[in-house]
Amino acid sequence: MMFTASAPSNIALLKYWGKRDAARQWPANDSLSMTLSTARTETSATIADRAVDGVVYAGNTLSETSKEAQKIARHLDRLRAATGRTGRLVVETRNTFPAGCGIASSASGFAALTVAGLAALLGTEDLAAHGFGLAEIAALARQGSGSACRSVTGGYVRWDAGDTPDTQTVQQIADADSFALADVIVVLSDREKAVSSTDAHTFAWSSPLFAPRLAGLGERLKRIEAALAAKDLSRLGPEIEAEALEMHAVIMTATPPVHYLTETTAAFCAWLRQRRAAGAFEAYFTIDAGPNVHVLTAPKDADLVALAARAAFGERIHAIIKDHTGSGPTLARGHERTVSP
Ligand code: 2P0
Repeated sequence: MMFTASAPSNIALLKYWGKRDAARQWPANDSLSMTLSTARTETSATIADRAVDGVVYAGNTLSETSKEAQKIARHLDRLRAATGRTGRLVVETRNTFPAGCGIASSASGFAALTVAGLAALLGTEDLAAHGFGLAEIAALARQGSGSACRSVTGGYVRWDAGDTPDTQTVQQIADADSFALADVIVVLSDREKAVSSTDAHTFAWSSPLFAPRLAGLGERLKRIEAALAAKDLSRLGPEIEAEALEMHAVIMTATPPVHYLTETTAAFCAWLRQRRAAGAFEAYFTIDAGPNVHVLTAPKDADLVALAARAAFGERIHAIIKDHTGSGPTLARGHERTVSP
């Protein structure tokens, strides 16, 4: 029996950067994200009579010795341990956004793999009946990739670090309809990053800016939550820009230093601020561990922002993905599409 999950990616407004315990995926700080809708991963999983798990990515069968297939197999081992089931799986996965366009897919990927894998191992889509509610699914997804735990509930999501690795929690603080925002994802590079975020996370502690960052994050989280509760983009925007730049300041001042931002990233952020100051539109940037820019704006302004960006940056823009606030994963028997990406 095949089960198919479709899970959204998410964009962090307050970033997860640095881990207190990498083996247990315990983050250095609480983080908060907006669930996306268009950028998602669709994953089918089926029990198969095989000695090893099989992985098909974007229509191509991966070698079982490849790094990607091994990472997926390790996650399926976690799901087998959690369910007590032993079956091997064939997993077929694809992203709804163009592959290799520089948009991180680990959040949507591990959320979808967790949901589809649990369903296939348990033989049912009623995961909650077997003790896998949202909290348990998020805890498992986090083991695959930290940010994946924020792709499970939909809407605006806070991942609390807790006092111990076992007291981490994930909760939806507002649903997708409560404050709809557009995320105009401006893809400036399709190159794979030279240093993975998993590696760069470990360098964070060596930055002289990391301790002051951690000291100030509690207050920033309160300000971001207050802006979301007030549905106030003018208060939210400056917070998320400072937050993204602060994370990159930590990344660039760590030992070894890592530069994810490019000259075009910097030029784009300066351009966006200049157009905003000129009254062209109200839009604010945030940036993940890469060179691409997420522009948050009111849904009514998304086309205007995308057109203006294209006009100003032309060929320097590889692709633009228009996304918006979305809800959590879907799960169905078989392989029919349950969402329209
Ligand atoms: C985030 N990022 O909060 C931050 C902001 C990137 C920048 O979480 O090692 O791929 O798999 O737990 O989740 C990227 O790190 O790292 C990330 P792992 P992950 O979204």
